[in-house]
Amino acid sequence: MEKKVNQTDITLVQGDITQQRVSAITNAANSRLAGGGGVDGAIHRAGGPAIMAECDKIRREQGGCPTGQAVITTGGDLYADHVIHTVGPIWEGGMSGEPELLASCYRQSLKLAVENELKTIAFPSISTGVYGYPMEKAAIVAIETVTLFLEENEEFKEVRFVLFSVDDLKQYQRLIA
Ligand code: AR6
Repeated sequence: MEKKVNQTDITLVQGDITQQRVSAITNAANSRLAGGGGVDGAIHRAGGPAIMAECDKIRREQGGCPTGQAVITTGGDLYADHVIHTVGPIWEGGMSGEPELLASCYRQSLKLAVENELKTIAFPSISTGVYGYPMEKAAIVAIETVTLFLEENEEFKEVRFVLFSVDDLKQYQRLIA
């Protein structure tokens, strides 16, 4: 356990988000919910076609998912029951609303988890791969936004950040301390 906010443990682990045994994992998706590389590719590969089938349905019904918003699907073959797909901002230097949009990703994902009565949720470091958001800046937004949300919402048992590399884990550990 790295940090406790009210009743919720915020934990940090290094690893693969597809292997997490939690109620929901979060996907760093694109606004068309069309799949791609990085976390998105890994989740669809590990979770099987049921996830994309639900993404297709959401795309038909509401045209996808705007940046900063989130939608929920089944977890398919994953250990997690659900995948929450959120669309992070593309980094354009930081003056185009990126921090607010990134914070919104974490808030909207947590909100969806509350609405679905999910008690444990795992996040990758949204926007810090293909979308180019600097890791340290993104980690500050992630930790601050989750902490603020948990100060006002006591439903969660655990919020887990899953960092892909040891270096990313160390950055999060330093910032959360
Ligand atoms: N588990 C945990 N973290 C991972 C994994 C994994 N299996 N794989 C990569 N990461 P990215 P973005 C880390 O590029 O920047 C896709 O094509 C990675 O090291 O997955 O939000 C989508 O379709 C990085 O720190 O997401 C979108 O088009 C972080 O996850 C676009 O990429 C996020 O990297 C979204 O880009």
